[in-house]
Amino acid sequence: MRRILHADMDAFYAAIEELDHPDWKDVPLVVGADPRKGSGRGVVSTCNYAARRFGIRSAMAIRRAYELCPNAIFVPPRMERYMEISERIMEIFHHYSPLVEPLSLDEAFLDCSGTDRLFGDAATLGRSLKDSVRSETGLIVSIGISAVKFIAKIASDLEKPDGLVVVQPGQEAAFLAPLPVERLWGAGPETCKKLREHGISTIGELGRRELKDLPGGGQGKLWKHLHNLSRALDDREVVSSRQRKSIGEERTFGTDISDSDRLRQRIMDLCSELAYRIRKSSFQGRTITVKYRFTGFETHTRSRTEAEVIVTEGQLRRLALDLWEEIEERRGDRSIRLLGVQVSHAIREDQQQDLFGSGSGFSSAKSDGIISLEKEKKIDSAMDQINERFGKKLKRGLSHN
Ligand code: TTP
Ligand code: MG
Repeated sequence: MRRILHADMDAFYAAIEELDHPDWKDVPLVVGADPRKGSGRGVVSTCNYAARRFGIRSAMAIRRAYELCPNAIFVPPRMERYMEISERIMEIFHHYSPLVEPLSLDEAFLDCSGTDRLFGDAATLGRSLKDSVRSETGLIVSIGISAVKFIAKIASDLEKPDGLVVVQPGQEAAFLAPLPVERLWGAGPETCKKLREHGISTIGELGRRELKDLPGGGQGKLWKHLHNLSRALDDREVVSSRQRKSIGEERTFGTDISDSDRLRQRIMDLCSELAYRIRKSSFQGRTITVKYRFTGFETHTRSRTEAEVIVTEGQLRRLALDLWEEIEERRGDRSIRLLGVQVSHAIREDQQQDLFGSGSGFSSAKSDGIISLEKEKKIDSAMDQINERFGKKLKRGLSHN
């Protein structure tokens, strides 16, 4: 019997700021751009739970956050500090399992199968890990445990903050049934909208339908996948981050481009080339990253991780263009010197907003066009890639807007 644990830190960046500034505890605290400085066009990275009571959320425009709570404390991100804590947390996770799959700085799956004698039942294991994280870092982690990977992920989020939710073997379908379809890992807003238009609002309702009664007659991999998930069918395993690699294409333009249509076309071209290479290499990754460099050298990336591997040209285009639209919203009329599209294993950088540094990371692209992000260090390659780029960015001064 598998025992998979998903751990996700509560209000991660904000919790670290509170830890380092005890006066800020329990006061609404927003990590992100300063709403009173610069263009004011930045976004919220995260906020503490006191700020969430005002309706502030990650990825919200910083201006909006300021409107909702002008008295909140607004602090810029200190990535170096967050990475340092992330490393410590990942080390603690490794005390509980050799098989740790980080999804981002503050989140990982642990395969804790066969550790019952060592750590006790699931609830005891969960409490023990929570206690270790708290005593060693002063921070709080929420945990979900299940025999089914994606259910562990749903469970860790369910009783945040300070959550611990164990789904006992055999109880998976009952656990899922009352939850809204939005909870399904891999079901985006568009998909959920379609489900709701079909009268399906809970995971249980989805599971009770026949596949053919889903939107579009249930055709296509996505519906099959979500339908399986709704019935708690998911045999994905925890994949150690050490096995990670990435594949990507990037182009520097002879003349910088500012026209939206032309930039979109460039993204599609990159996707075609990348899809070809992915087919050739049978590469399987679930995270897509779009990289862009403004005239000058200011470089950013934006990513998203899917529940399914990203392999087809259609998937690549759809996802890359989605990310691109988000980037466009903040680009203004600035012109672009370089674009890149990359697929990698499960690094959930989708939640990192423009944190990456000038000329770092992707600029280490190999001559064959493969964007090499892996650089094994202490904990795992994925975290190190992020560290590398964040670190370099920080040395150049982080402007989070
Ligand atoms: P999350 O785990 O999604 O959020 P959180 O830890 O702040 O809050 P909680 O888990 O309790 O809901 O993301 C982890 C960190 O990633 C977060 O602290 C800041 C960063 N992040 C961004 O920079 N931008 C984003 O849009 C999101 C969602 C997160
Ligand atoms: Mg978190």
